[in-house]
Amino acid sequence: MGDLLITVAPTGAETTKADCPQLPTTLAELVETAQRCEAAGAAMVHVHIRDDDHAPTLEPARLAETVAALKEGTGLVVQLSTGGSVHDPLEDRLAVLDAQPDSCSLTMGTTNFGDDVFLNPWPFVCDLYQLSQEREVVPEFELFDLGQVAALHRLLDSYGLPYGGKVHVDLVMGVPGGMPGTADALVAAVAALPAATTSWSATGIGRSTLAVGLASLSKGGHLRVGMEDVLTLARGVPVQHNEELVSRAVEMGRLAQRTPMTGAEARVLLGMA
Ligand code: KMH
Ligand code: ZN
Repeated sequence: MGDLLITVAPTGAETTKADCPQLPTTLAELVETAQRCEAAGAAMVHVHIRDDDHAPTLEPARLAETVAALKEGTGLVVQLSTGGSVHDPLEDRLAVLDAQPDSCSLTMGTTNFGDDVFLNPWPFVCDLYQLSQEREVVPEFELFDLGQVAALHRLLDSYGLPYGGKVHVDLVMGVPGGMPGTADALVAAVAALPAATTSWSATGIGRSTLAVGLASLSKGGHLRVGMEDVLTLARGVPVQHNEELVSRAVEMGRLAQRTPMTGAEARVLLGMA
């Protein structure tokens, strides 16, 4: 029986195919990646899709086709990003739920994002949350900053529990503009989480990936890894396939005496079964 949820975020919206040809951007590449990551130990996939030119898109038919293909081809929990890219309009991000994913990301506030702004105004957060309850999609609350922990308290106080009754949080750490990818920041964020939180994971962007992953395991948390968040295994060693990051997460978990969950076990953890 597994006790470690490993989420893979294979693509993201920021890296270009030209800069990183091994980034999975086509549907075939995404399904192949998801299958290999599942075999390596992942239980959930956090999905951003690309168009025929490999540019980020939230095109509804393509999202629906992607969800269907991943559900058909894997046993992974399929989570669609509602964050999209920093350029996506809020209406398009709400429409992501039309694709009927198992789960959706839900970021708890606006964040400086490198040189850009990742917009999540409070009314949008509330609309998206209520829509997820209506559509029976389990949200993963993405927290980029400590203030967003307070926003999560406010959201749950105002609108109650998510569909399925479980509260799963992902700490996204080390984004320039958000909380740093350090053990100290992780401990502070975890200490402040609402009592209703039933599970949490963490991911560290770029160089912070190992510090955050190890800190998360030390505090009993789960792991998110993938090329959305980090493109190297070590200085000068590019990731060739997301599977390598999942395998490394499995190995880190093994040292912490944790066993990867299957997709079916993750569904129980997240209130989908
Ligand atoms: N691409 C970022 C602007 C999410 O997936 O919900 C937002 C992001 C968060 O990746
Ligand atoms: Zn994302």
